Amino acid sequence: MTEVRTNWDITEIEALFALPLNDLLYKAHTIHRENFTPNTVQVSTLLSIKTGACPEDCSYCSQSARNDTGLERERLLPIEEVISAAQEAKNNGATRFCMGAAWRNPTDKSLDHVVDMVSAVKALGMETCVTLGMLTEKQTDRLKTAGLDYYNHNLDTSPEFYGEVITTRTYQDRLDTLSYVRDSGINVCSGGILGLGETARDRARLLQELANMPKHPESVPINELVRIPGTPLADNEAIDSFDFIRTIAVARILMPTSYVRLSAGRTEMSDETQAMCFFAGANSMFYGDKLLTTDNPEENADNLLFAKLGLEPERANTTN
Ligand code: SAM
Ligand code: DTB
Ligand code: SF4
Repeated sequence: MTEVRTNWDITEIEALFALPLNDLLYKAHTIHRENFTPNTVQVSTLLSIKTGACPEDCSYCSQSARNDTGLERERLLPIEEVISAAQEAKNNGATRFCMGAAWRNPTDKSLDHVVDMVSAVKALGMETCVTLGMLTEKQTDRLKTAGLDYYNHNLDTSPEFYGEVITTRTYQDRLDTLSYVRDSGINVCSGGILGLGETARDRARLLQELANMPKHPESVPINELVRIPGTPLADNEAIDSFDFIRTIAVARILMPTSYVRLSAGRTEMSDETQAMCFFAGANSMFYGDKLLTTDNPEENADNLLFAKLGLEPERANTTN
């Protein structure tokens, strides 16, 4: 087992980014093998349980009411629809079902419904994850009692660049929610987005924030911006694939025992880029042809990629 540190200095992180690519990949892959079964990838399937009309102004998002993206607003899905989507995801080999809602934060009443969904999905024998925006301490306790396994809440970018991307909630708000989630005993899923217009230093600072939390998030999603027409970031330049791969590798080195998730953006990535991300230490991804509101690769394409690379989905480790 590699030493797990929470005191990374920014200069150390920038030095990792600056390594020759092969040195960085070698180091990341070595650490990966010390801590995980190689060639195994954890797969989760996403479902948007409440879509659109979000009051937040996240400039990357299709679901913000401020962005004219043509997205149809939907009410909270009925529980039967959620259960059948989860059952289908399970039949297709996913071990975790992640439910996302376009809320600034859930009301206590809407949380009642989510609690029921969590219990029902757990009863299928799947791990559960939800992403609902900001939470209070009390709400995290309710979700823990319902049996929630993971809560996703991303830092998105560095504290310095954050204000350029979102103005309706602060970085500290996000850190507070994450600490309530941590304290309640729910596993933390937190990462960010690359391609927002951030600098290389911002990427290093995002990873530093994640890696210097008192305990590392168990799951670290690294998203490539999905450029959505109608959002202020629609015409952003695509991030260089090697910069993306390097970020995965540095995340693996800084957080050696965390699952690093190759998240949004895979439809724009070549098989070769994804293969290098897996070599660099990514060991988790979204499976299923839809993320929340945008496309993910078709299951057939991912099965073929897994076969070409000799990768296998991680088996369920829930006991019920
Ligand atoms: N509304 C909740 C919140 O933001 O806390 C939960 C859902 S939100 C869609 C979950 C995460 O998806 C965001 O924090 C962001 O990191 C990611 N995301 C949203 N839109 C994206 C996009 N266009 N490209 C890449 N990642 C995106
Ligand atoms: C995360 O980091 N990425 C997922 C999940 N957590 C909730 C969401 C990606 C959303 C991509 C844009 C969309 O489909 O709307
Ligand atoms: Fe709302 Fe979440 Fe989209 Fe931000 S990322 S606009 S909070 S759904």
